[in-house]
Amino acid sequence: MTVLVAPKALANHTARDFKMLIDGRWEAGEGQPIERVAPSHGVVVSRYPAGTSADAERAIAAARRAFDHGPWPRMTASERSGVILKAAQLISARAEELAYLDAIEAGKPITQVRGEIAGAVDIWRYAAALARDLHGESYNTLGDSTLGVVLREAIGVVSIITPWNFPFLIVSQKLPFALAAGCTTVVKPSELTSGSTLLLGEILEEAGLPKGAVNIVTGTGPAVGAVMTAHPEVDMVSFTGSTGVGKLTMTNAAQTLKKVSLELGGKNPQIVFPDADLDAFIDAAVFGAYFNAGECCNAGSRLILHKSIAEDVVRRVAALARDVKVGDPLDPSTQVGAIITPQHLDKITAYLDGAAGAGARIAHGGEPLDFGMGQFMAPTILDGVTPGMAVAREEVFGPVLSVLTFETTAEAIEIANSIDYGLSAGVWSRDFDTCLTIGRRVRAGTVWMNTFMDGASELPFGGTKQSGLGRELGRHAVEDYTETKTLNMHIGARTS
Ligand code: TXE
Repeated sequence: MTVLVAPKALANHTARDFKMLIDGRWEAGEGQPIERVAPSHGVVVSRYPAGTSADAERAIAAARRAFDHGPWPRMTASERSGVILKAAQLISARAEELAYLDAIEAGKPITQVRGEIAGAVDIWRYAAALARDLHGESYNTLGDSTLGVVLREAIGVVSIITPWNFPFLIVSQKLPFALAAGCTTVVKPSELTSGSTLLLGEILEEAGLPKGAVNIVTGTGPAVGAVMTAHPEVDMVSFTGSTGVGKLTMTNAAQTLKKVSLELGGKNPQIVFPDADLDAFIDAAVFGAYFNAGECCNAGSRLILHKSIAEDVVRRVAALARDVKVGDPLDPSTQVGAIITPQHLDKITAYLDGAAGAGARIAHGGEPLDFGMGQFMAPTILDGVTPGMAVAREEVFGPVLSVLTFETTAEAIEIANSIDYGLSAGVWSRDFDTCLTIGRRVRAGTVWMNTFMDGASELPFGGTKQSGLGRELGRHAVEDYTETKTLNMHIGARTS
């Protein structure tokens, strides 16, 4: 049983036609546009230009000119900060329009997206503040005749490639920091969810960003993204998406030794000890697994439960999962929306078939939900999962929670660390020592203790192992988009 919120037909809906932004011009592109079918309603809601490799090259050339000769890198930090802050205000003013686009194009619950847009506003504000605090170092301690100055210079042209699961939030984790550093950029949103990023282009123009400093090219990965990761005039690539394309990005970037920042997949464990506050944990388990329909790199998709509490916890998680409201992303009460594409739904159900074949038991859900439009999946719990199963090791990227068990702390850590990913983890215990032991020994970029998936603009985010390279957010985020330069100066008369 699941609480169903049937999607209401989109009354008087007309698909929105978008243009892409290259060198300050809005272009419709050549050829047939990419049509986005709403995953919740099954109708075309947006059309984006199908950018080509030539479009990507023109955008890179524009960003290069804007970096080498344009005003953006030459402005004072105060001026750049002002533009970024103005953008934050305009994002806030257009929050509802942005939220609608992400909800309808990605199938995400509108209430959730409103929270994401508010979070993005905070990030833009934070980046505006950091812009004014970017500075290097000086050394007057190298002897009387030497002064050393270490500069932090903008790295140059940055390619930003984003996925479909958090369209506006993820571009906001990258772009304001690149701009704060004085970089110029080419942005490629996912071909499934480009609307809110294109709207951001309008916002940035209105905020006073000079032409060419941000170019937005829509289109597919092979057509547009491949050029953006390989082109010699690009200095850095910031990518969020699948681990496979992340590896390809690094290979392409290696040809001209570009810096790369990669935010990739996750298969995040939540380790639960018998002394934990189980009421709080059950809430967090359901939220962590089903937030964004599990289409979330941070999803808490692996529960690693102490054997003594496993049966009780599974029963209680299943009971709460029954109350989760699944369906129309535009209904404010909906908690779990649609699955991004029909092909992705097939991938999720194939994982469930594989798990059942390997001996796992469906404790709740397990089936797609049929509303007569779009594609949806019931929140699912798989019990009896063992560490070797695909569903325990690979990113399902759907509302599927796998339950494993442990007896000793060492065993819990071993299971948690036994896979290729290392993005985030959670530990639940009232014992400080247990939490810190897990916190220190689990390989992950973030470890939550007695909470899950909380974030803040101040806290760095990113993965270890095959979950990625580099960190986003936090006070070093602007520095990531800089290069260090040393000025070594001789002072005074030379003594031979
Ligand atoms: O991602 P892709 P997909 C994981 C998740 C999901 C799987 C596949 O497990 O099921 O990846 O999703 C662009 N050169 N994550 O296929 O293809 C693409 O156009 C350059 C986790 O949608 O990696 C899009 O803009 N770019 C993840 C972006 O890469 C290329 C979020 C991501 O798409 C490219 C999304 C190429 N050759 C999926 N090919 C997370 N970390 O949250 C594609 N792209």
